[in-house]
Amino acid sequence: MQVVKTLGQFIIEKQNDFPYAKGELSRLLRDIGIASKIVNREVNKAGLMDILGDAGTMNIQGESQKKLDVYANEQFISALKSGGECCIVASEENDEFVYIDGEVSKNAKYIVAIDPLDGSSNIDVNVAVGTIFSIYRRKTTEGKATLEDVLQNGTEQVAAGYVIYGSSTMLVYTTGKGVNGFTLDPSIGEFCLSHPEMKIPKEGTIYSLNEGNYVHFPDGVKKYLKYCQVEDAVTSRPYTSRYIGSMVADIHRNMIKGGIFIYPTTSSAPNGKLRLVYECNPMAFIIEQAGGRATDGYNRILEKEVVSLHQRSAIFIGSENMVRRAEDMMREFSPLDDQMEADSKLESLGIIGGLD
Ligand code: AHM
Ligand code: MG
Repeated sequence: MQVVKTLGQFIIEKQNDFPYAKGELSRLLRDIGIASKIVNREVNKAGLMDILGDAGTMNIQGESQKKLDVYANEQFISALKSGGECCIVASEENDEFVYIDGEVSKNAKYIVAIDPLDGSSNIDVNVAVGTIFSIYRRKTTEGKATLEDVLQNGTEQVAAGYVIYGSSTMLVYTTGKGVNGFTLDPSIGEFCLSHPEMKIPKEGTIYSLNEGNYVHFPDGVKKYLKYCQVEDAVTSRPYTSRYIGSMVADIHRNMIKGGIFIYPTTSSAPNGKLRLVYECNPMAFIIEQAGGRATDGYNRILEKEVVSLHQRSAIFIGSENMVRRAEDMMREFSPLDDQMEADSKLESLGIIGGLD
């Protein structure tokens, strides 16, 4: 008989990797796992909205229906509140971070940054969406945690993960000792270890970016794209283009098959579109832990200085060799000095606002 290992069992087993751990991080991960099962249940019912009632209307029990991203935000915050291990939740859904007050959280040491439902515009068309989370230890030692505790660089993450609500639901996470993936078995309501020690192939043949933005791309990205499309038997080119438009799903696929995901700066989004704290840092931590690479085209994502909660960044992430090749082209055709000069011109014209 095959023995299944649940997420809960696995987390407890792995607690011994941290000799002085008291189980707080384990409980925090468990809380996130529980909330994601609740969100999963609602995401699976998304197509029924038309018969059960749209967002903003009352459902059959007289409760008002919420947009799923709002619902997911509330579920994660509420699970983290009752779990008692987290003192601040910073969410892509909220302008400001949320303090978790109360008796149960008074000694809480952890900060959670979360994008509760990434790619939520895909829900209407039944395409995979995801949750992305990132965990930091608070830096300050007294009183209430502060913004300083939240604005930590990606290298300070103690854990990060994502949940993909796809043809099956998976939770993938790292605590800095490799990456493990768990598939939700709906018959028992548990995430079960299905992808132990995940590794992203060093080389891949899938490139993933929104080609509709081509005219707005930096020259380095345009050159890389052309490189991907040229015929060359030795390197299996032309590569395959795949873009779901749901970061978690695009990166998850590339992690398994090998590939690169790029969301560069564009002339219409000069700082990039994706958020450093909620999207880029956690995904970069996971991909690096799986043996891949994540940069903004020039520098490592995890080392970027975090100066504001909703700061944006370009991202080049995935199979190491593919990312390195794209970076080479960025250096050659879109040198950082030129980029910075263009940025400061736009800034002085008030077209872009610093780092955010
Ligand atoms: P969101 O946080 O508003 O959901 O946006 C993030 C999503 C990512 O999942 C995805 O990679 C990207 O936006 C797609 O953007 P675009 O439609 O510009 O290609
Ligand atoms: Mg998002």
